[in-house]
Amino acid sequence: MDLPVIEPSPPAAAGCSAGSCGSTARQMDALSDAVRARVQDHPCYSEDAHHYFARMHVAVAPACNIQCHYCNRKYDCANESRPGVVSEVLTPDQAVRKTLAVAATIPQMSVLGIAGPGDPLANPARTFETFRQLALKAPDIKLCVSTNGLVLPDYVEELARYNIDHVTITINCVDPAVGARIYPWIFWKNRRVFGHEAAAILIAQQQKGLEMLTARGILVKVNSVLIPGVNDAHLPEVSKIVKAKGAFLHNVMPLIAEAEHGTFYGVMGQRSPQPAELKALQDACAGDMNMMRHCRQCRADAVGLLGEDRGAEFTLDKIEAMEIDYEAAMVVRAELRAQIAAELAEKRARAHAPAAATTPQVIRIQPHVAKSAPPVGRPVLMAVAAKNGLVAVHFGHAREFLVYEASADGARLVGHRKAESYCAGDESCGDAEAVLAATIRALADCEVVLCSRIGFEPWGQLEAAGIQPNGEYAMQAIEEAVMAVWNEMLAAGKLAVGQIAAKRA
Ligand code: CLF
Ligand code: SF4
Repeated sequence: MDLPVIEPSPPAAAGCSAGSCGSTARQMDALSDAVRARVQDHPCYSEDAHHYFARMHVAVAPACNIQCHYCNRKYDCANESRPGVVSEVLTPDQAVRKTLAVAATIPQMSVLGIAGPGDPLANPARTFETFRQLALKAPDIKLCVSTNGLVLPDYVEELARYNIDHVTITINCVDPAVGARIYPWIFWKNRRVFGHEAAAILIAQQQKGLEMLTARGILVKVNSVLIPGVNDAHLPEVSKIVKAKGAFLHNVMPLIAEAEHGTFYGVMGQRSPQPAELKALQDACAGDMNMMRHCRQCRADAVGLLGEDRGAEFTLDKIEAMEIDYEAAMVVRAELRAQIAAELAEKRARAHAPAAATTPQVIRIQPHVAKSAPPVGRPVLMAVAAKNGLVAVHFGHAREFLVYEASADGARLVGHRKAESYCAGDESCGDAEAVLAATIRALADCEVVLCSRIGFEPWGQLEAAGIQPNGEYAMQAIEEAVMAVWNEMLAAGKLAVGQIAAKRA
């Protein structure tokens, strides 16, 4: 098999003014070499890695031991997925074959997660049989699990036995009064427990499991679902507490509640948060914690890079027909991993290169200049149609946009927005008015959209909505392109501190 080509990054553009100096790079720099090695190819634990490495989930765990008001069991686990039925629940043997087939076909697939559609630890025989086989047959794949935490303390030893190094616990609250509004019941010691008592047990088990995992040196990510009016004011406290107990990363995700999903919240009209609310809460938590901002709320049977789903290529009938030579695949996978690791190391080195090594068109902004100096330039949100860390997607073909905040401190990823691709060909954008209008609404708080190309019609409509399209940085690294645009706006006098963008005023 030929090695997939990792597109070369463009020449260094902006040294520390580039986004590589944003929060991710700082977080990565702060890690010990040993911890960095454990996260650098995990697309969820490292923001950089998510541009290069893929994950997959196998849906071997249908049952659950609690009820969340945002979940309907006919749909994927909302802890780790967007609503939508799981196409196929797999047996462990089927899951192992599927994993080997995907890993041999997509060598960037570095992580296998079990994340539902129920709770993996409420299905221990199926979950651990899958992990047991994969630990033997595919030792180059990282194993990852996501749980509601109710029975986690019972399984910490077993997780460690299979070398499971990454565990996600969904913790929505640390106060049973809040929990009683999220969890109507749990199944505990052969009986159903309701309300406040149920929430108190769940919280105690989650906290105990977290402490046990971190004591064993297992990396723990905490997921929290932001439910406006229920736990929004409470989540900064959750963040503080889980950090104090050693959690590595906190991922605050927006509630997805639609009446058609048949969830309690959906039917009762509980609203989901707006992107700005989510960002504000993530920012409020960020003082205490490393925050994950690139989660895509994957399906429990997702396959591919975050934000893409290649599951349809690996249905049971298709993988039955595949010939898999995993020994050969491991050689290819190792070469690719080394290639990506070298590229990421080079990117980190560029981010710390002396200012003289940067290209001249970018105005250098040194973060945190002198203490007495006035702040330089207001922050700007920019949407990017991206692939593999580059501004590489035609506006009309984008199915999602990454949203970056550019400021004197650099570029940092703050979220993403889903979109529908409305353009069938390279030259024919602008036909699908409704799709374009929905995309413009989704990007309403952004001032710039960067893409590789864009048609005349959407260009005009974006401009009319106060969003400046920009196709000047095609195939350039995202953060460097974002900072170059920010510096251009600064030089043009558009970013005076205190000046609010006209569209938001
Ligand atoms: Fe899957 Fe979760 Fe492991 Fe990642 S997903 S079990 S940690 S391999 Fe990642 Fe998907 Fe967000 Fe989960 S983007 S929903 S955080
Ligand atoms: Fe649904 Fe997951 Fe909650 Fe279980 S833990 S009820 S599967 S969201």
